[in-house]
Amino acid sequence: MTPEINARRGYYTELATQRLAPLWESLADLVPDAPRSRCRPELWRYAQLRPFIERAGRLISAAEAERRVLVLENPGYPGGHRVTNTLYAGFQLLLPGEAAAPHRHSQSAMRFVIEGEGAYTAVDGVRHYMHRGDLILTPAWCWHDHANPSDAPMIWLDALDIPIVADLAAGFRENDDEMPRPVEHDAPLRSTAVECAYPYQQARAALESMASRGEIDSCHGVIRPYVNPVNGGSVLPTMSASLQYFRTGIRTQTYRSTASTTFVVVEGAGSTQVGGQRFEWAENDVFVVPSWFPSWHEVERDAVLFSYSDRALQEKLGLWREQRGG
Ligand code: 1HN
Repeated sequence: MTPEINARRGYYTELATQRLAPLWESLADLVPDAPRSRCRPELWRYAQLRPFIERAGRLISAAEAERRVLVLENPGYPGGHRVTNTLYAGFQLLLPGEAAAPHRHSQSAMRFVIEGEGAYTAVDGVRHYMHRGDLILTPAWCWHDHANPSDAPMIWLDALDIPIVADLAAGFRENDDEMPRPVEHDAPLRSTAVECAYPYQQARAALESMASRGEIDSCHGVIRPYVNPVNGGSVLPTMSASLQYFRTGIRTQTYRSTASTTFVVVEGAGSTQVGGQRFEWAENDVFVVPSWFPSWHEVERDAVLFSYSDRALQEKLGLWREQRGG
């Protein structure tokens, strides 16, 4: 070791005692040439995961758990409850006759329905009955509770902006112990219902009519973002969501964007190449494409993918970028 290097080492050690750090040792990491995060590409196979959801149903009640959820943990953030660098995903189970008590919080949520029919989530007292493939929003600070009056287990994917709100240290929560529970109505009675629920049948039909008109994107197949009907913007301030359809045999062009994206397979089968990995997926599987990782899809059987990301937030901050092809 040269005397200069040695002198620097001692200096760095002393700096640390003053709670100071030399920028020049970490500038390239702090301000990289292109996006970098700990978020890893990952795939969760539903067939493999389903028995663990079922076991949770035997081990703990919805009342005891408050929310009986298995959280998808990106391997880049062990113990971090992050499916990507910025967002959260978890499979929630509500058994017949169970209910999850009302609460509200600063985090925004979306529910994407996986299994079952006839349970509901109530948003500010308005019930939204769930069917496979439906998307239901719980905007920040709206009261929400779930109940399953049906005779089958109900499973949905919760998508929340928990890591963003945690990193901003801006989160609050209230339970409704002191609050009168909001009066409950069926969804059609309130106009807000329109903004909170996106039935699968409608979203699917819209994709089909786009497909019949030949509106096919070389990177995304037939794709339709879910939008807020009031302003045409993203469904929630922090999160964007889309539904896309691919015909059998399609191989998409390579694509990347700064929005780390979580995909849920609604129909069909195929594979996605992410960086150097290839994920083979089937119905209800979940996979992650991290920020700036090139990816492309190859579709084996007519496929529908739901996806959500932090694109909405990045666009507000002027940070969102994409690259097609390459
Ligand atoms: C939450 O409110 C729900 O309401 C599910 O179903 C998962 C994870 C963290 C924080 C709040 C729900 C959640 C959550």
